[in-house]
Amino acid sequence: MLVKTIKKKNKNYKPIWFMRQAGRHLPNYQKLRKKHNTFLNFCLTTSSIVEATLIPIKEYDLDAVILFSDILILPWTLGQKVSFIKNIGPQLSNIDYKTIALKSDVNLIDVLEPIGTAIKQVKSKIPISKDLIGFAGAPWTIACYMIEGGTSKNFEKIREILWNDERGFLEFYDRLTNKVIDLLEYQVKCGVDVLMIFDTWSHMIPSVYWQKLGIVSMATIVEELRRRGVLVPIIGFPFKAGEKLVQYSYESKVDVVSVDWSMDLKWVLNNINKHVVTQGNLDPIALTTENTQSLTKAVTEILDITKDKVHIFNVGHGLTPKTQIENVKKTITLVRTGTQ
Ligand code: 1CP
Repeated sequence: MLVKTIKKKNKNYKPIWFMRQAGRHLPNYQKLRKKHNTFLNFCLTTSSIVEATLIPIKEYDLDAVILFSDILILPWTLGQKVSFIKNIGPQLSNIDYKTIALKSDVNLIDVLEPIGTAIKQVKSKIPISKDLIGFAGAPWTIACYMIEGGTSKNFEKIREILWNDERGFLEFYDRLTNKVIDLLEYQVKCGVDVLMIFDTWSHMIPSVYWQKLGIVSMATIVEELRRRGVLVPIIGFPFKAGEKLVQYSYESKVDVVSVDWSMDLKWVLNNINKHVVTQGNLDPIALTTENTQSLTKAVTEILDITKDKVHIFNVGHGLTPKTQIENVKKTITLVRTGTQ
């Protein structure tokens, strides 16, 4: 019911799913994770991708599943070494941004075959009432990891390159943007029903570059996908973009704007493009609480604020490992009973 609600602009039904719903808070995920010595191997094994993607709908009454994968698969397809280290996070080998992804001979389709097969299998296993979400990182967020070599407090390396060699950086950025388009197109060709583009580090874009790197690149992705005949709804998530979310809602060309937990949802709805659907923005930490009254209050408030809007219920960033299964179930029941 996710795609149907977006396309029909249905205000009376609130679809629900959770960012990072397949992840670390579920015991079955942990069991499956243990079967693979590396996270990358997990992300490239068809049977495990299918199983992990389906875990949340075995546990919860959700409207959609998100493909089990990671935004850092893309740098890996471009030849960068990527590993995920427990309690540290992703680590990527050094690259020369001037040359990486220059070669158009990286045939994404060959490398991504295990993922494409998984998409087809998931589609054959889920009921038609549920949708499969494919995704990629936005060029800025992927570039942050590729250049920094991992996560970072302020992503100073990439900003240094931007200020020192704007031209070289922008050439790299364009090549990366094209790869994001190819990846998303491939996922749609294999059968995903919706696309989501995560710009987790959008708040690290220096403000004078926001238009170019945060907005124009998104509009390019959406326009080129449309030109290639991709018709599925596209969700954009510029995490912690603050007031810049308004411009994003008008100019990025996405169909749905995902709102993070730091934003005042009322303010967002009053200020953004009225033609754009919203998603979000429960604080994922509210789902770790023992205080179910505070959780009920927060969920009810979102339902109240979005009563007359086309809105997808979700968290304002990914679920964390401390998420309580009972809290997720309670939230789903509240959303279902509040809207049926
Ligand atoms: O060992 C493990 O189990 C690894 C933990 C993990 C998982 C479960 C990583 C490493 N990635 C994922 C899966 C993942 N990543 C999904 C699948 C859907 C699901 O779990 O339901 C998705 C959508 C992502 C997307 C992703 N990866 C983003 C964008 C969304 C967000 O949360 O901001 C980002 C920034 C990443 C990078 C990444 N991959 C993994 C980690 C721990 C991180 C974040 C590191 C950091 O803090 O910078």
